[in-house]
Amino acid sequence: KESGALIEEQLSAEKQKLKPPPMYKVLLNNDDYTPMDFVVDVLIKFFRLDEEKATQIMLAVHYDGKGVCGVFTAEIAETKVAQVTQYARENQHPLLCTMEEA
Ligand code: TYC
Repeated sequence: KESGALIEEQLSAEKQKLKPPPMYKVLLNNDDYTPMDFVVDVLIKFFRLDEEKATQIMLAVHYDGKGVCGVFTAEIAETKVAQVTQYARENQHPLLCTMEEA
């Protein structure tokens, strides 16, 4: 490979190392069926929130339609969405958990 191309490659690899990774918000969406207590449990279990913070977020979602549970790198955000969705379905609740770039 030409030396100019190697330098370009090295520079862009260095830039990647310095750049913070893209971050993703994990959101809960309101619905009419999932019990409030179940949503609070989800927030405690999967987002390591205390009961007070979990209740605040649950109520914000209930009144505003959506709310942020946390902000994570892509892989961690995807895992949270999958875990919450699986746990909700296992318990026959329609709870919708999504992610979007922060
Ligand atoms: N709206 C639901 C109820 O009144 C509670 C709820 C809150 C559901 C947050 C989903 O993401 C949610 N039981």
